[in-house]
Amino acid sequence: MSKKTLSCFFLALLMASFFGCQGGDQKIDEPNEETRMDWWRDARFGMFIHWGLYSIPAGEWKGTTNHAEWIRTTAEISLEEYDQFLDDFNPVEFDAEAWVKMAKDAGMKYITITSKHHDGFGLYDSKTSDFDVMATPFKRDILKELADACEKAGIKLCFYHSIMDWHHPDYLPRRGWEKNRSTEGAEFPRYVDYMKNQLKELLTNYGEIGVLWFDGEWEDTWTHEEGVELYDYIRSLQPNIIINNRVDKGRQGMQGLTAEGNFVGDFGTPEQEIPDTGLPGIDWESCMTMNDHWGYNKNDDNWKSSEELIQNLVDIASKGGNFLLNIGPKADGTFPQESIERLAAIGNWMNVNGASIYETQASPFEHLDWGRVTQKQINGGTRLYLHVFDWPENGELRLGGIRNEAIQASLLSAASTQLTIRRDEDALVIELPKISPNEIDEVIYLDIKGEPDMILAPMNADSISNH
Ligand code: FHN
Repeated sequence: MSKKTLSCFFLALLMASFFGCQGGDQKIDEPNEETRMDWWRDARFGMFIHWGLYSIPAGEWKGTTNHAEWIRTTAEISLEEYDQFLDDFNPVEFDAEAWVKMAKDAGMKYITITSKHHDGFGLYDSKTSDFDVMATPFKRDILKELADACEKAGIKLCFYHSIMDWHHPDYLPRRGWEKNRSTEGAEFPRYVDYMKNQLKELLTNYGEIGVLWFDGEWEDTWTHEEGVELYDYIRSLQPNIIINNRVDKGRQGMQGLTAEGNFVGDFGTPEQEIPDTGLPGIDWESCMTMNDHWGYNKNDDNWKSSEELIQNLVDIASKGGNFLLNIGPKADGTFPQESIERLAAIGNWMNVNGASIYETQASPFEHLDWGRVTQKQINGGTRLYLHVFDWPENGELRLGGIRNEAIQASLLSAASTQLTIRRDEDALVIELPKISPNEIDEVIYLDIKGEPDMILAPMNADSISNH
């Protein structure tokens, strides 16, 4: 390769890393992308935290009970009235180390907390705003305490930050029902400067931040150009940071992936849903509530079971995605008991089966009716983690459509017991104990020679799903 082409090649690399990568969700073949995203891809599982002034009314307002982090708008509470919550925000039970420990014990590798949600309230000591935790009786920098606890526990701290702001006078538009809040003198560009100053504080005073998780980008005042500019600004403050696709305007509704086009953002953000199939080459993270609300709602007892949450984590990993599972803490600073119990149950499963989630890739199989598969390269071959949700009555686990030679198989929960494997035409069949040791998901690992060599079933409508 001539000296000239070599220098052009390095110039291109430099440009790509400096200006961030453009166009849809990131393609994995971006060299810079590789290294920067590695920890996040290996982590697979994080905690989302929605906490703020809205946790005080706990979803209730004048007899209506279906509110949460949107209560300022859904209950049409005036700015003045909502600001009174400042005087009531005093979460004396808040213990950053206890929160981080619950996340870590559940097997989560990162925490993404609302530094500022749509209501505009800052959960940290901001020098550019007086609508923050220092204006409350609590007067402790919550994000600072969390940053220290995360650092100590080896957990990555990440910040959610809302572009939409129902408090700042320069943010436009006003809420439709806010008839008495004039827009006279409001200048949206001044709001963008304010937001950047806050982001500079967040990316300067709290150590290395793993992910900037933007949200509230859907109003017309926020543009693609501003999204690109903000992406570059954030990367200039912390070059290794990962930024979700909601910094820009490419997100297609709740399925959360980025439309084709010149959009920035490092990963797609499906919300409350899991893609039907894997998305080869696309980084994505599915965020989900444990019940029906992100913020704490004391009347919401529609909790998902631990079984459903564990199987969602496995389903998402088997499709090559990350799972960001939400907690809505109470105003006193504690987690709802139901959340604590589910975190513990997930942690018990991850203590035994974490290897089948962390640092794995998506399943090579199109569809399996008994469960899901994740895979990991091991020396000279591949380890397939067979996640059995439905234990075969005949005690035989059939893995159809694979040519590879099997090396060995065992229960991940009892690795000393070798399981018998035999080939039956295009399938490997593993003889299992009669009863499943774990009805939620018992994991068998099967080592095969080489990379998966699949016999793809002839394409027809319902086979286009990747399980
Ligand atoms: O409006 C927000 C909502 O309050 C919550 O933060 C979710 C979490 O992903 N995002 C928005 C709705 O898409």
